[in-house]
Amino acid sequence: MFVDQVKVSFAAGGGGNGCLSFRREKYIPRGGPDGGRGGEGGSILLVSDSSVKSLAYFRFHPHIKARRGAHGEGGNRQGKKGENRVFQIPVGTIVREKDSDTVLHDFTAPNQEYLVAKGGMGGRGNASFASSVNQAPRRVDEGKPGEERDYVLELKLIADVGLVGFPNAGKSTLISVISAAKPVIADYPFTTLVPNLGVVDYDESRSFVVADIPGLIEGAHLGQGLGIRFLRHVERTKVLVHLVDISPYTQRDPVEDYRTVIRELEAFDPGLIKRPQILVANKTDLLGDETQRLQELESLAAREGLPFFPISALKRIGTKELVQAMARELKLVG
Ligand SMILES: Nc1nc2c(ncn2[C@@H]2O[C@H](COP(=O)(O)OP(=O)(O)OP(=O)(O)O)[C@@H](O)[C@H]2O)c(=O)[nH]1
Ligand SMILES: [Mg+2]
Repeated sequence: MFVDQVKVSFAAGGGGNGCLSFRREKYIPRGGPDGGRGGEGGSILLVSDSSVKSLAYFRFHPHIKARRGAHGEGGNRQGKKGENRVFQIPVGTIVREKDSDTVLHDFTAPNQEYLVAKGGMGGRGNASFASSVNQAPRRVDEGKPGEERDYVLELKLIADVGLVGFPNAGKSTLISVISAAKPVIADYPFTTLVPNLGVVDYDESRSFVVADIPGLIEGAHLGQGLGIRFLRHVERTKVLVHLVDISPYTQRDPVEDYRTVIRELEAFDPGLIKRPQILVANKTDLLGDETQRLQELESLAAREGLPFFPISALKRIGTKELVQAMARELKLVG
């Protein structure tokens, strides 16, 4: 199950209490204080791991607790520490406090660690209060409570290029041709239900990451189709590649399709449409005589000042040139 946003409450363990105790031994009439410190409470940590793809675990475990520290004991024994709990999360996860926009942490690479709730300190036992003027202290401290915090975890994939377009436009076909990604491809809308990432090896030393997301339709921002929530996964991309199905079989106007998708992108985040964009007319192999469809889209690209590429993802026509254009927009090549 792909889950990209969850609310989770984290409660770290409290510290154990300090112990009140005096040494009792044969032949030692008045033993000194020997109450140990309470153990520290368990903390809760998140660690980014590239093999984890979803935040689904937290959907089923929205309340995470760590254990408290054990109380101190006589004989100066410190209480056992509450065990830390460590959770693996996907790279690209952002941590925010609930009801706040402030990002507390952004896991941009694997193996980053972030402490979400710190365990409470253990209380001091009476042994630690002994002094020359008070050799039999009866004071002990209680353990401190562990931190309790409510967070929102949000996954925003980290990719260089985002593929957008109508369902069935051929986004998944394209990513399967230019990268090693193997998404499901089929002749019906909304085949892709969760975003896919693919690594494009531009040459031996340079590569970039492309994100294929579910298709958009008119009214997506109102919840039509799969909605626009998956657009969060193109928010961090530097370049958008906008695929328009040029084939006459859609019975739609390619220019209208382009405008619809732009409107939906804008409704999600007006900043998205200001990003460098490459316009792609896909399925040119199905065009036949109806070249006017292509010309109209091409003149739109010219008017908008967009790089334009007619391709057939299926037949792999024009895809190399498109990959080069992506690399140029990403400034990987001059
Ligand atoms: N003839 C032809 N068919 C294509 C081309 N590209 C994709 N298709 C077909 O179009 C259909 C949809 O392709 P997908 O790659 O699944 O489309 P998508 O944009 O990922 O669709 P969603 O995941 O639903 O948003 C499949 O049947 C593909 O084989 C092309 O260049 N030419
Ligand atoms: Mg798809």
